[in-house]
Amino acid sequence: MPPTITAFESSPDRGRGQARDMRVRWALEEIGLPYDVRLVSFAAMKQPAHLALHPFGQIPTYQDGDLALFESGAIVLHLAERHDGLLPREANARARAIAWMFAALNTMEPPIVELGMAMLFERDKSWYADRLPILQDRARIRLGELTRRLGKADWLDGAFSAGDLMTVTVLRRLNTSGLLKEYPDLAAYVARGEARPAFKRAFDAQLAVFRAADS
Ligand code: GTB
Repeated sequence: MPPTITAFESSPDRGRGQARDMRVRWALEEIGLPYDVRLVSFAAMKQPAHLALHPFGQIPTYQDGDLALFESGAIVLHLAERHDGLLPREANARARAIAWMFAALNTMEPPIVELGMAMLFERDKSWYADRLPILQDRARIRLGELTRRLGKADWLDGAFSAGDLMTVTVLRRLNTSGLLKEYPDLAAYVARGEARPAFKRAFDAQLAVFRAADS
């Protein structure tokens, strides 16, 4: 039996690969592991059956035999550790790639998500115009640091790894903010990630969910 992941039955981004099942799909495609997808509604995510899999009532989840996992980072790390293609074999390079995964989730993602959430949910607030530049500048600090480290390299530390996969998915959340345009090397880095055949397969699969629901 292939592993089963969960994804939104109806994603608010209309299938543009912003929901976090995209990371897991992309990782599965990179390692060439077939998988099933169980679509869940917002209501079903808060029901006991789903809460038994995911304590916070969210997607994605991952089930493979006796193993049930939640948290996109933990799922991608699990896949990367057990299959070739997402982590270097050499121990130190492997540890550094895992550090980039954590950096993506723990250092890059918080200011980027905070900015995205404000742009989505706080536009009508009286303080939005004052808060927006503050959030943009917080994101810019991390983007500046990241682009300095990346330089003109293709990937963050040698060959493409799960660290790049995670970082690209996090940077893609800036799509609607326009901020990435200020960092052409990061924009090119994201484009390189999106050009990978495995990314395209994953993206098309989750877009197909939206198209099927819309038809
Ligand atoms: N830390 C967890 C992880 O990495 O797995 C976070 C999981 C998470 O935030 N899941 C979201 C969820 O299930 C979907 S990805 N939300 C429902 C809920 O909490 O009730 C976040 C997301 C959703 C939609 C868009 N979008 O449409 O643009 C982007 C990101």
